[in-house]
Amino acid sequence: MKERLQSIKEEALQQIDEVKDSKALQDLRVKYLGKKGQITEVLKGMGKLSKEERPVIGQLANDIRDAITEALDTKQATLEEAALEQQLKEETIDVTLPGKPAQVGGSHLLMGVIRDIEDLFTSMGYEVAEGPEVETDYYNFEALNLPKGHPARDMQDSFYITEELLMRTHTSPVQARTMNQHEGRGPVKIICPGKVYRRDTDDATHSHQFTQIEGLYVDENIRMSDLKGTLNALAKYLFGEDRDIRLRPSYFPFTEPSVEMDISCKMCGGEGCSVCKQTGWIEMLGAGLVHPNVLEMAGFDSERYSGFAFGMGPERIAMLKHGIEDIRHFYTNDVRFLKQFHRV
Ligand code: 2U9
Repeated sequence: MKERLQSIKEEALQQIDEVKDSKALQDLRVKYLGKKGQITEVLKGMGKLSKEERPVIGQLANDIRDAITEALDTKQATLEEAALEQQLKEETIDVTLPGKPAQVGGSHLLMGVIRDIEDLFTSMGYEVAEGPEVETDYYNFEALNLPKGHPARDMQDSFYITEELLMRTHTSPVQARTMNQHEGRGPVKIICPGKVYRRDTDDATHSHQFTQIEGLYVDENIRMSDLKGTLNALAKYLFGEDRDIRLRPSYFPFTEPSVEMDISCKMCGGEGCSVCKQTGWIEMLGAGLVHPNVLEMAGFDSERYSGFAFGMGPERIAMLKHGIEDIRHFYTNDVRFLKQFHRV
C-alpha cells in the first residue's frame, strides 16, 4: 500500500503539473481526492492492515493527500493567474490606437444655406414664418394677383388635390397669410423658407419638389433702394464682399416693378466665361415692390403702405456656391455627396 500511495502521489503531482486548464484540474481533484478518488480507494483498504501499519499508512496517506491538495491549490492559483493575464492581455486597450471614427451626421447642405439666410435676416429684425404645404388656390394664386385663368398660372404647373387645394408652388402664400393676420397694420417683416412643388420632369436643373426662401417687408414708405440695399447685403453675406450685384427689369404678377438680381461671376470676376455664358453675371433671385393689388387683397391700404419682396432657390444658391451641376444630388441622399458639405 505504501508503494501504491507513493506512485499515486508521483502520478498525481506529475499530472497536476502538466494540466492546462481548471476543468482538467478539477477532474484530477476528483480522480485523486474525490469520494471515489484513488487516495480514498486506498484508504478503504486500511482495514486489512495490521494495527502497527495503520497509523503509519494513515499518516502517509494524509501527508500525500495534503501534498496533492496543496499541489492542486497552487496549480489552481497559477491557472487563474494565467487566465487573468490572458484576459488582461486580450482586454488591454492600446489607448494610443486611434479610436473608430463615429459616423457623425451633419445638417443637409440645403438646411445649411436656409439657416445661413435665416440668420442674416433675423439679425436684421425679420421673423421666420412658415405655412401649410397643402395650400388653397386662393392663397397660392388669387391673393398673389394670379386670378383664376391667369396665364402666369401655367408657369407654375401645379399638383392639384381638389378644385381648391394644391401642393403649394411657392412659399408666397405664407406671406399672404401673414399679411392677412396683420389686419392692415404694418410692419410685416418675415422670411419664409420651405418645400414647394411643381409638376415638372426631374432633370439636372428641375425637380418636382424643391425648396424656396422668400422674404417680405411691408411698412410705410418702403422703396426700391431699401430692396437693393437688402439684396446687396444678402449677396455679399452669401458669396463674399468682393461680389457685385445688378438688378434687371423683370415681371412677376405679385410685384411691380419687378427685378431679377444677378451677382458678378466668381470664375471670371465679371470678364465672361462658360459659367456665366460670357455675361460676367449669374442670375440669383427675383424680387420687386409688392403689387398694390396684393397689398389691398391682404387688407393693407396701398396708398399708405408699400413693401418689397424677394424669392430665391436654396438649391440654386448651393449649386452656385459649391459648383454643383445636378439639382437631384440634393434629394437622392447619396452620403458620398452629402458628407462633403457636412457642417457639424
Ligand atoms: C407676397 C408678395 C410678393 C415673392 C417673390 C420672386 C420674386 C421670385 C423665384 C425665386 C426662385 C421663384 O423658386 S424660384 O424660381 N421667386 O423670383 N418671389 S418676388 O414675392 C411676393 C411674395 C408674396 C405677398
